[in-house]
Amino acid sequence: MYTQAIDTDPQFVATQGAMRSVGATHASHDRLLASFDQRIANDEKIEAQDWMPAAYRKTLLRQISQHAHSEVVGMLPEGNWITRAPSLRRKAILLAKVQDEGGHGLYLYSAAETLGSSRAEMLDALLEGRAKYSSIFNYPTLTWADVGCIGWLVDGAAIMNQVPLCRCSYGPYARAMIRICKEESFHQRQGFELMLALCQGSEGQKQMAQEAFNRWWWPVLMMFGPPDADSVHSTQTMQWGIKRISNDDLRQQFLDATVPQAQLLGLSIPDSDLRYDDSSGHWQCGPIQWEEFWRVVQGDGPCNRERLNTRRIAHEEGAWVREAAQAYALKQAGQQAQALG
Ligand code: BYC
Repeated sequence: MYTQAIDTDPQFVATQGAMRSVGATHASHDRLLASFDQRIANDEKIEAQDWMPAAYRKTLLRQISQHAHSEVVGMLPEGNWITRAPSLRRKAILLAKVQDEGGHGLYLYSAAETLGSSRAEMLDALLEGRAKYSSIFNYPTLTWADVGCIGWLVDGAAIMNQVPLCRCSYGPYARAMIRICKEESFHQRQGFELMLALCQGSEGQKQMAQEAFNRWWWPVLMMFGPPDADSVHSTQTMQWGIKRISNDDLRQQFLDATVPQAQLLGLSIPDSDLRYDDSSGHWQCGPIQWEEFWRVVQGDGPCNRERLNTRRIAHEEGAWVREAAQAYALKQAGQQAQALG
């Protein structure tokens, strides 16, 4: 058995309403839990209508809603450059990419809604600072090269993390991830191609690429989350088949894939301790400044306040769109009811 917790979620309590004795309820709960654990062990998908332990529902809701918030807040750093893209081609690519991120947020909010929370509740949690989003989006985009670094490095890191999530035990999340990963690979490639153009350009362009790379390198390594020893959720989420690969293992995969790409671009990696370990066949980086990571996660990064303020303003200014959509839906439903007699 993976879980011993007593389930107190409303869905479970409701299904148990007909049971007469507490003993019968416990026996039934144990059976449900045993069947859930067996399905996880068999690598079956859990669907929205299936029984699940309250803690499984809660952790999924936490992770998926945070992931959705990351996609939507993640539109802001690159969005800053849409009006300043250096050519029509670059502008079209950037517009499409930022729009994709908005779409990812929508798939993920929909997946999270299947767990019983409304989109309005999730957005309130974000705007009131109760929900997290990825630390990486609290860094600024000072030059055009930052747009390249986000695509190449941030989307590259996101793919490493998200491909295993396509095998997540919760069906709606896994299916959303399959669609998202297809788009992320275009995002990563356009970022690398942008960096390649800069690195093959003038001295000024090469310098701009190097400076942006220096700023993004360490925050991207932090994006995979704390070291495994400090990861509070990993053990349980891995047992439940939500997370398939640990934070440190994903960080290592990213390092091994990205160092040769940086070398190909002719960029120097801002880590004097970086070395290739012949015995393990892996790149090893120097110590990561985890105090910086926790400071950013706790709301004190370079752009935390700016990002949340921008989202709050967008939410307030977008109220009329939500109201109009609701009024239209009501009108359509009324017309349909009338047509049916
Ligand atoms: N930033 O126990 P741990 C994108 C928190 S967007 C902030 O290891 P877990 C893109 C963690 O939440 C893609 N907080 O947690 C969009 C926990 O705190 P709580 C974003 C972080 O969940 C636009 C605490 O630290 N990807 O690609 O097992 C443009 C302890 O951590 C971070 C996802 O969201 C962080 N980086 O593992 C371009 C992927 N890391 O919740 C690109 C889905 C950790 O207890 N999420 N924390 O208060 C995941 O895979 C996992 O949630 C994580 C963390 C690997 C991020």
